Amino acid sequence: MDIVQELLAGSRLALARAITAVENEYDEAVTLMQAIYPHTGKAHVVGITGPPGAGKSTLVDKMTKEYRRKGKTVGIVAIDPTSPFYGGAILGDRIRMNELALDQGVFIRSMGTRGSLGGLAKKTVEVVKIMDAFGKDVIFVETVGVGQSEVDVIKVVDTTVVVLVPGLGDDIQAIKAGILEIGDIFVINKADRDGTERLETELEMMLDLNSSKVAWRPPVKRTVANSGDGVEALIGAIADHISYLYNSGEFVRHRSARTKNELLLLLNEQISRHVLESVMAPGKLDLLVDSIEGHRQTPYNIVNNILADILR
Ligand SMILES: Nc1nc2c(ncn2[C@@H]2O[C@H](COP(=O)(O)OP(=O)(O)OP(=O)(O)O)[C@@H](O)[C@H]2O)c(=O)[nH]1
Ligand SMILES: [Mg+2]
Repeated sequence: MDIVQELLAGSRLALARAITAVENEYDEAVTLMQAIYPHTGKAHVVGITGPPGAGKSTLVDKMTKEYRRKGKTVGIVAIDPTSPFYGGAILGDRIRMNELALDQGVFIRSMGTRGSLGGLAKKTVEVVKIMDAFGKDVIFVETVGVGQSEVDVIKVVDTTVVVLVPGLGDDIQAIKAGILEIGDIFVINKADRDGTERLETELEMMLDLNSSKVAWRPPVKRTVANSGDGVEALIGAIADHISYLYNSGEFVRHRSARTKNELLLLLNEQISRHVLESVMAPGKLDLLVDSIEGHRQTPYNIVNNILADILR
């Protein structure tokens, strides 16, 4: 049996191998993705984003246990924040999620951002699809909401949960940067701390201003992730969001926007790979830079020439 058949038959080993193939861009990855594609589209994909240390992993852990109690299977894709400041986070995640890892109904995979030149979003799409084809009912994608790559990643999910915490000083300032637009559900985690009330009031106000034109007004939920308080209500809100997507017809629109995004990601990735391979031949880039510095060429005609070469 080949890996695709094994994966579709429920082999966790095949699932792990398929993900590794995609992550490392093995030759068989494209064939594999092609074969599993018709089996995708059934999972509910939930993105969890928010500042470092907001309690995202703890929430995912608690929500996963709740889904398991309801008999649902869960996949977790944790995008490692590999900035030097948070490099240690992955170990914590691993240890905390160890207990889950023993559950056959849960599959956890961490993905590094290090060294993947913008290819992370594409790989995340693919890993999610593999878990989807495998038959996971719910798939969590955890990212630290700071950079563009996280915003790209969030485009691949059905429901985006933005996790905030009280007491980060000028709360709302931190929220402004586009995060209101991407959140379908807002969570104030660490609601056992001071400042919860204030953050909630400010958030509700901003959401009222922001969502007057849209049919779905993102709810704000309080949680204390380590005790599990509010987790059931959060899961309720996620279920409400998916019902809204279905009932409003938004689901179809949303999924086609996703498909479009995936297509563009794939295309972009292939194009830049071809282009970069041609430029990155040893010493080539330096020569090009020299010729620009020496006024023999401009960046514009270099780029034109490279593209003309590739398209030929
Ligand atoms: N007081 C309090 N602590 C919490 C709560 N939720 C999580 N924590 C703690 O906050 C710390 C960070 O939690 P994580 O779940 O690792 O946070 P994260 O957002 O996944 O962190 P990164 O992935 O590193 O960005 C841990 O020590 C948790 O135990 C909460 O509701 N209240
Ligand atoms: Mg985490």
